[in-house]
Amino acid sequence: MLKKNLKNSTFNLDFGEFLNEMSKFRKIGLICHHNADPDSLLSAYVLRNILKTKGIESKVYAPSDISEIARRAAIKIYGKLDVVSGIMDIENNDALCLVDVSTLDQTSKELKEIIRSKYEGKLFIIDHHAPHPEITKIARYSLIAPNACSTGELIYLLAKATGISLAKEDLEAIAVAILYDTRRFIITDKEVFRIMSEIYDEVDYSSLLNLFKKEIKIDERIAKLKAAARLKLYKVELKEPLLVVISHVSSYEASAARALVELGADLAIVAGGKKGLVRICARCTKRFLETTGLHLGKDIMMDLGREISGSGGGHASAASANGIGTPEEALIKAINILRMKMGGNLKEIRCER
Ligand SMILES: [Mn+2]
Repeated sequence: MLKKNLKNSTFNLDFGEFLNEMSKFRKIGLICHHNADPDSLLSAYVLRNILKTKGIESKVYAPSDISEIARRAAIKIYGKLDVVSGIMDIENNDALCLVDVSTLDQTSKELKEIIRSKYEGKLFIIDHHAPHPEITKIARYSLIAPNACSTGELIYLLAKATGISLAKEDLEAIAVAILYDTRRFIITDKEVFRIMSEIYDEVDYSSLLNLFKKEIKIDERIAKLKAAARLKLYKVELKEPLLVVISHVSSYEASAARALVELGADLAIVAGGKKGLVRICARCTKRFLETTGLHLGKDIMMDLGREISGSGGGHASAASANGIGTPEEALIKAINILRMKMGGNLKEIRCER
């Protein structure tokens, strides 16, 4: 159990003093960072509700845009997007609070000037990034915990330490902020799990997780399925046997190549294009890289680019080439390059249709 004093032991922050200082103002504008993510936007939503219990009027501002996922999350949890896009009438606020923002450059050029000229000593910060001296210098009070995994946690602890109970929506907003910033618990710590276990029974966890599933457009799904239906499969006997597949689509080559690797290929090369222009994308597994010692960009796609009178390159496990010709011709050339470079026999495995 967390100690029930106002000074939080984990982050050594004085939440009570933060709220006391804020209570000296009547209207406070809550500022998200540019392309606001769920941690910034939803933390600001919850902070708005916390301030409301203290009789403080506040609005959430997204000075330069909101990310797609933050938008979806806010609508799913709260039923509407209750945010000022831009900074209209921002100067009506008696004070401002930066939420998940570590430098003024993350707001907007215009707002940066307004903050500097009008809000010195009336600026609050709640954040988990290393603070920039430019803002801490002009801030009235800041709650900054660079070792916290998300701003959402700090908002939760603020409510808890000051005895404010949060509604279900607010707890769900905290959960999504944490899920987003920890990349679904990849970058995490004990405090994150402690908070999640405290709120777990109050939130609809599996439906919140669904927010992170990316909707794939139907055209892209068709391209992936066609790539699978058209693939040619080869096996290479090296110190570990490898599976190589080639295929073609008219668009979404990269996504199709990734899908084929997910299906089980060690290397997938997918060609696409029209009107005599061809584009080839390749993706491979770590096993392919370790077994062959090849670099897809430097060893395969650069050569292929030259062969198709264009250019190619990329990373070790994700690369592409553009040039002239048909997908079929380009794939034959790709297989020839592979035969030369992989040392080992590329044997086709016939697929019955
Ligand atoms: Mn964050």
